[in-house]
Amino acid sequence: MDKKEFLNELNGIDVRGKNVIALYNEISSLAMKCAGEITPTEGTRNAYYLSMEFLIGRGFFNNLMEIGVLDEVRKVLAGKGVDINIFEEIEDAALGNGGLGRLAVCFLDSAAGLGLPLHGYGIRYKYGLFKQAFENGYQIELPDDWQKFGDPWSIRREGEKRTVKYADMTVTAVPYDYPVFGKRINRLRLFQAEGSEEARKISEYLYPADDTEEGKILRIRQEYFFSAATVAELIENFVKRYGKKFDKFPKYNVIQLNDTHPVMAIAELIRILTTEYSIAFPAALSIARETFAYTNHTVLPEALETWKEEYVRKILPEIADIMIKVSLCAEKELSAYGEERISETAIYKGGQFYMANLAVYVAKKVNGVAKLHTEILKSKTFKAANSIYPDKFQNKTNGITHRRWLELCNVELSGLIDRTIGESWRSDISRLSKLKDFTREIAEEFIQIKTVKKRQLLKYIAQKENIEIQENFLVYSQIKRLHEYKRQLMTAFAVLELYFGLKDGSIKDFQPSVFIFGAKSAPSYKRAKAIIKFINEIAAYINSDAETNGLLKVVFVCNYNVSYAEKIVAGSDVSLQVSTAGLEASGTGNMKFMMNGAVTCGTMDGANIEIVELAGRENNYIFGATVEEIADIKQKGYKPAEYLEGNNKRAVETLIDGTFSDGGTGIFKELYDCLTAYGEPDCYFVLLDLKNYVQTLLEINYDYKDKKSFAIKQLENAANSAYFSSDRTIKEYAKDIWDL
Ligand code: 26W
Repeated sequence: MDKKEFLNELNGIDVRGKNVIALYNEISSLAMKCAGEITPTEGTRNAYYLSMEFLIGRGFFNNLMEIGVLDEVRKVLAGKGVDINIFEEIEDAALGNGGLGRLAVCFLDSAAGLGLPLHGYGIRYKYGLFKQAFENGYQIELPDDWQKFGDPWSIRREGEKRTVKYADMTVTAVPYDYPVFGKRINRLRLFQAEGSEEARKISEYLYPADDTEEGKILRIRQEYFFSAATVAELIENFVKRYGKKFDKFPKYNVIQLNDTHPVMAIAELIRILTTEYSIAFPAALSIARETFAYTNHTVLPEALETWKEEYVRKILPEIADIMIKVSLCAEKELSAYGEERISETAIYKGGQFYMANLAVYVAKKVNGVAKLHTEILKSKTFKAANSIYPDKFQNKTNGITHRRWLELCNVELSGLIDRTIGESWRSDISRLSKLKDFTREIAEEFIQIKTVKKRQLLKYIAQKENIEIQENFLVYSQIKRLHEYKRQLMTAFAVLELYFGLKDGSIKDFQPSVFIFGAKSAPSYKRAKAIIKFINEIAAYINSDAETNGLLKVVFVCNYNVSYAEKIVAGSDVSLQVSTAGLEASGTGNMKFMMNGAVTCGTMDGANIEIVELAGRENNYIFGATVEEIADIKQKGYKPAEYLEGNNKRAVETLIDGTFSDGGTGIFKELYDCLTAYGEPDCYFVLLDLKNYVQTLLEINYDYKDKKSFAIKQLENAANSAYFSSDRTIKEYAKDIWDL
């Protein structure tokens, strides 16, 4: 980065009469010009991260920070009468759904920051995750036309485009390179599909609906599109650099599969080696078994991808044949283990391809994303495979980049840390732990900083949501994708119970509190959308009650995204992580709150367990049934209605007693029925944990009276959060999986 040149040119910019988009593009392009080339990769081993999603968020501030010019840009613009915060209007590039996609970007940031050669490969969607709007409390989806702001942080590589062939069409894959700045400059390469109207559809939408045959085939096309373009490029580069001794391919390339979406890359590697280089199938398969590694991000059955052979065969007959051949090889290899195990690990069975089983069989290493999750993979999801290949499975607890999730989004707390323990934690995050010795000493200063961040957040909410919250309020936040297993519905009931308790006087001496929700539901997920409507009804109802709204408020922020998350994690006091134990693979929002000084109110699930282990149970608030207790209750027979009494019965019955209106759609009655009546009622154990949840929320509320001791709990969380930097995670991948 030639900073001097950059700053000279920046000083020369004439800002008069230019709108924010013009300025955004001019400054970003200038930074790109001076930022320097992507660090060369010849002659060394490189890791490649294939992911269906990269939830980049807004690149502007993050990139200028990583290039090391953010403060100068702020000053130069101020000198020209421009407040750098106007670039908050530039929307996020939301090329991802949620956790898995954001994790991918944190990983790329950490690898660059650590000087490790990790490159991302994916799809450059024309429309990313939809923009959420609320119409009468219902979520509606608007297209996310993120490119209308321009895309100055990418370089279109016209000269490196390549074709991807299907049985029924040939598509051009055009690479766009997004430099990932750090100690070295890595590459995020996103392919755009071009060549025809049909072709363009492949990279038009993120996760197009897959409830029709056409939708499923489009999903398969997408997964193959970026997998094939990537594999072809890696093989081409290998031949150019090292010739055709493909047994050396794994020496220079390790490919990480981010969940099962890119798994067809395995079949594509075998296809190219066997058809274009006449490598024998067994040799090609063993090269693949040295090249790939696989990360699983979920145990939910509906997320474990399977594809009908007829769909794959329709557009990719050779890939179908190769996956069947691999399946036969696996069967032969496992024949010694008996019928049952062969069936459990089957790659191809009943005319279906089980993509996770293909990944597990071929990948040299398979990892889960938190200790508990990995244990569940080994003991349940992939039990048979684990018994056959015990050293294949390992844990890699997730992490988040502390550059975006502390240094950038919480400059004030970062400054306090600098003043307390020096600045070295920024480049070596493990030094953050030294803060533990000073938590008591700096508690007062922390309280001021948390108040500043809360004020900024509440000001932003006032602007965006038109709701005023006083800054003396205790802020509980639950921000994540809307899914039944994450139990936003349980929080909704808990808030109603607090409200009823305030109204009937059974709750006294309550610290004024606000519950902030942020969540998008998949467009086709009806029940999740009903929960959004329900929470919006509760918010309107409670906020309008003058008798209690000085004590309790509810805000459902609209169009929650990465940029909103940066403000909420910094300004919140309590992080709500209340999934049914055993269902949240890890969570990463939990780590962001922790690093910014919030206590976790959560169940023993995913990474919550490791957060509490490190920060201390006494500094967090754990409640709810454990995995073991749930298994026990399931076995004995769970009767949710037994857990309905008093105010929690009253809260749950607001779904059917007319307190709230679902506009005559019947979606609230349906929610009530799925908790109390259907086949497997309340399968996420909302009613089981609700009472304990309310008690815990009240315990937190009462503890908050003693501001200093509460602040020390919050600081203990921040001081023990170094482990959850993705720098630690990436160092572990580099050592235990990628051998970089
Ligand atoms: C629509 C098809 C689909 C199915 C599953 C798309 C994406 C998925 C992912 C597996 C969902 C996901 O993002 N999982 C989350 O991954 C995070 C990063 O590891 C974890 O922290 C979360 O616990 C997990 O839910």
